[in-house]
Amino acid sequence: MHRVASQQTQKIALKASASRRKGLFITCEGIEGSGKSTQARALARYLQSKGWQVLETREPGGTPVGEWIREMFLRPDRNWHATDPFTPECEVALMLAARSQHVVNQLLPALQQGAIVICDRFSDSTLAYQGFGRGIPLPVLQRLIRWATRGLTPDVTFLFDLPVSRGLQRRWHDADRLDREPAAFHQRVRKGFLTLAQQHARRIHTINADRSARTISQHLITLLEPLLTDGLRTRRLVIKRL
Ligand code: ATM
Repeated sequence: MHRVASQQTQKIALKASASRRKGLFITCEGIEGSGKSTQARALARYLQSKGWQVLETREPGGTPVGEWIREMFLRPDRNWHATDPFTPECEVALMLAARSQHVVNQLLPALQQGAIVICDRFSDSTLAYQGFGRGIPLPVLQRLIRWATRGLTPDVTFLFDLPVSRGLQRRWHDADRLDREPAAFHQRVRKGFLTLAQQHARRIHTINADRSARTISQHLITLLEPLLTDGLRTRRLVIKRL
């Protein structure tokens, strides 16, 4: 069930492993056209303006090797997409190769320094796209993800949710390879994200993305402010839902 903002205050307890780690790892997830990249950027700027050390990054990408994989993965005009299309397993291998570089060379060092990392997509995208979308069994993916990320999981995930038809309408750039998949694929991906949000209700917060960018930014700031003033000091996160 799609969880929308409500008048509740919810406490999020960090896992023991995360609470021993410095920094805060926030990920933004959602289907194409959900506005998550705009929101990730706005959030990073806001937090920087408040004096926090922030690393804003994305997946696939975030490192030279990762950006090279991204280019290969998404460009629809590469000749081989017609003659030698990616298998679902190849998609997973590419995503995890990029993620391993990202985690080891960028994310873990930044978190070790106590930075707030804001990452536009992470492992939930692999579960949603390659798992729910392409049909690779989730236990297989979960095991591979744990291996490739050295067990790094986000502290907080914002899932920007809206109907697929609205997302595809709002897409502003040229369609990449996955954007060109049929609507049914994107429906499976959306459903996958919502299922993950249900399964990880303490970590994944579903945000109604069918609102103005300004309203959503304001909402995120209101959610995060108590978390930052209190949560980072005590290592217990408190998110107030408005
Ligand atoms: P952005 O458009 O959000 O930058 O994401 C790039 C694409 O990569 C996105 N495609 N669409 N539509 C989702 C896809 N992707 C995966 O399929 N698996 C992954 O693990 C990740 C991180 C991204």
